[in-house]
Amino acid sequence: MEKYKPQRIEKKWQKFWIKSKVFEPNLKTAKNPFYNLMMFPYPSAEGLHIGNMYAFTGSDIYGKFKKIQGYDLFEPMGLDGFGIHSENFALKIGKHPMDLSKITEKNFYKQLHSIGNSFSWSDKIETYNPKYYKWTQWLFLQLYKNGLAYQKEAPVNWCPKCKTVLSDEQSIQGECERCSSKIQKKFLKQWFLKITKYSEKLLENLDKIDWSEKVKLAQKNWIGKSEGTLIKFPIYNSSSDFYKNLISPSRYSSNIATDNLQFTIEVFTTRIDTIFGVTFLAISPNHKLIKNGALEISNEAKKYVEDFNKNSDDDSEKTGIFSGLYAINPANQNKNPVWITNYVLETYGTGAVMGVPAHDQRDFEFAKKYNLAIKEVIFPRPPFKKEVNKAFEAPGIMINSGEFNGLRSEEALIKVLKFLQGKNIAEKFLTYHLRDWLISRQRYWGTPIPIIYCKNCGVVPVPEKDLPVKLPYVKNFKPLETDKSPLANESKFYKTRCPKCKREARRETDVCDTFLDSSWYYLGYLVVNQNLKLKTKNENLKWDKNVIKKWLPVNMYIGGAEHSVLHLMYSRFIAMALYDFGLIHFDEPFKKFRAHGLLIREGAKMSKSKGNIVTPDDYIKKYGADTIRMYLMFLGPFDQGGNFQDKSILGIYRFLNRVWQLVKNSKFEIKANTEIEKIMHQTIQKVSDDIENLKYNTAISQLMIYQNQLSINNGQFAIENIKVLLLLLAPFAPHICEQLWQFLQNKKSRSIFQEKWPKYDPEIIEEKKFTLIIQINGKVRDQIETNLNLQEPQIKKIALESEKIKKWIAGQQIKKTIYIKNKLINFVI
Ligand code: ANZ
Ligand code: ZN
Repeated sequence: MEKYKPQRIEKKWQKFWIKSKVFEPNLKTAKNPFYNLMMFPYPSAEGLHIGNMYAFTGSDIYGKFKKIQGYDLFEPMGLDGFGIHSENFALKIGKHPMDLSKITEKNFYKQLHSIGNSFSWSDKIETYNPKYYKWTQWLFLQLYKNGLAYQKEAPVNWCPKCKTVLSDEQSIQGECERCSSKIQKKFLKQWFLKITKYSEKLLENLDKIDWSEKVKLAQKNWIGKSEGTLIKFPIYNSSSDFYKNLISPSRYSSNIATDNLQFTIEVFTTRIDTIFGVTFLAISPNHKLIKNGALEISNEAKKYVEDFNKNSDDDSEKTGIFSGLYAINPANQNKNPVWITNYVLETYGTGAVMGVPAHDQRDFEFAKKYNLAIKEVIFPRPPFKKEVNKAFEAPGIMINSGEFNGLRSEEALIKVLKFLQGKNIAEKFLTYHLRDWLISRQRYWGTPIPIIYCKNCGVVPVPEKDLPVKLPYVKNFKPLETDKSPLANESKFYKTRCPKCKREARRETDVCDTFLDSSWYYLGYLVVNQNLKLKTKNENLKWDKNVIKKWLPVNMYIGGAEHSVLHLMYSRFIAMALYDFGLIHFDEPFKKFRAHGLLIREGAKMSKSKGNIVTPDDYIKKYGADTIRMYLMFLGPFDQGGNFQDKSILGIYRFLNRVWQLVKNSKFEIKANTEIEKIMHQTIQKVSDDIENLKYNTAISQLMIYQNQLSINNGQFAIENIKVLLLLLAPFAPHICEQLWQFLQNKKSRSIFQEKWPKYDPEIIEEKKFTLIIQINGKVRDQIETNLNLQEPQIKKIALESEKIKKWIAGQQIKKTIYIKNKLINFVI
């Protein structure tokens, strides 16, 4: 008998699928579209990582399941090859990123072919391909035109190792997301995208999308909506007129309208109930009143501000300096020193904080360090307790707070607000932690920002007809020590003419964050290659609205949870913007998103430094892609990840061998066997439900049970029984199932993926039950739930096992048994 040799069949079927276009829907005419998206990989030259294969297989099984269910499956693939990650790798091995991309591309696509996924190969895209990034630039221009892309001088995150700025999302607790270097602060003019315009919508819409809960939660926390109060604190210093007119600070009456004062500093607080506990005011060194010179601060304080902006030292230690100014607490007219400190963020709330050291830990630490007063205004209420050397942050009972004493602090929150609102010095305020998205990168390997600077006309966007602004092949692509991109040294690139006045002008030389490339790639699959087929081609970047309508939003998206607040948030923002521009019909790009788990290796995370990264190639060569696919999915629930261990692969390989033999050996009896029918229907139900819920490991277990039952029956079953096994197994092990399917047809037939997913009959699965009444000498002594249609001996056994019945009979002889089927049994003793 012919043996199972995956190496002999896998390539053959991969070619067959491509040639017969089984997995390439006609994007224009498909009737029953299903867009199954998986996160496209960064191609490093080491090739496809087993972790990629893990994610892609899990996504592909779902896609193939939909395909056999009759959908027109669209499962595209491409490469996210622009960006620091790819460039760093090129730098490391001393190759030019543009040359390297050609090599990695070839290798990656070869590997991607070998895993047996249903990719629609004619629609593949690469983000570094000019035909792709022409659209990224177009997208930037749409954002610019609509006021969502703007330039701003701002303190930014600078990675000294990557030699570029990073977005807030790429700064993980003060460290670079990629290289973990300590992030420095720089003051630079950069391009930002106004994602904050959508803060509320990004939050609200989370309720209407079907996404993994942990990703939704991460987004919610990142957006960080905070409801609180704005309050104005009047400020004075020794030289201001206001101060001179004051005899003593206590003469300052709260009836003086604060508008009449020279200055007020507005603070944002979520704990207005603690206002009587304020002992200082803390403001950011870049507070607008300092920047514009309005506040007359001491020379020492000026020096502190200067140093703060010059130094890129870390902010982990709180530092600060007294400004020379005082603020008056509008609630009790107390005079409080104003401090300038690095722990107040310029960009959150108002950039100023009322310091309540007794009830805010950060303020507490600061007060301890600089010997500032600490005044308790909330008394702990059980179960909360005050801990030594800590601020008491929980709610409690109001003390030292004038007329509010004795109230619960939760209640005081509302009352104090009302009181201050009445005096016109406070108002309710909503703020968000989400910051605008900084997209400028001072690197070479990225999409050039399509902007021109002209001495006459200022900032001029590149006209759409001139796209793409091509990234030139330059010798010196290494990041510079300055805060400029290497393109700033390439006069051939940056020297240009102003599109408006035609005079000499200069191109923007920074490139876009690679997350801009990937923020729209799900659209790219439908647009980039389609556009090349349009008559209007490169003219004005047209897309086929019907294709977009047909396929989007994406039906199912699967990827890593590490992109929760990066890619997944940016893509949502871009979709919302395009929707508002009237360019697309949806404002959420991914109807359903599921995060997969992490694949580890023998208990440890796979990483280059540990040298334990696995590439699938050798395993595929040895066992075939089908075995590796199933092995990976059998490791555990897909959303939990798994532990890759070489030794257990063989078990799956043997299973596929048994399936092979089963098909090749069986002489099929025409008549169905009821025992097998039942397991078959149970298997259809279980596998269908499990795939729908991405519980691939338990689906595989069930398939094993079913195969085992068939093997035990040694060929004594109907051909339908084995066909069902192949159909259910096909999403997991596509090649072997295609091979065996074709073998069973006896003639060349269409692909197994063009067949129908089997249906189960609930009647057959359901074990029908009834309540058996057990009598002794005609009196009911027990009732038991049991299966219908059992024979008398089985029922008798069940009845006699009842503890109650045992007691009644207790060693006596049963003289007679009366049995009424599916109803009762009566023992005469
Ligand atoms: C006084 C206070 C007393 C505060 C107290 C807390 C507890 P969330 O919830 O994250 O919005 N804050 C306001 N602006 C800030 C800035 N620019 N930089 C650093 N901290 C700032 O946090 C709101 C709280 O963070 C505000 O409420 C303020 O401190 C601080 F017992 O005001 B709170
Ligand atoms: Zn000009």
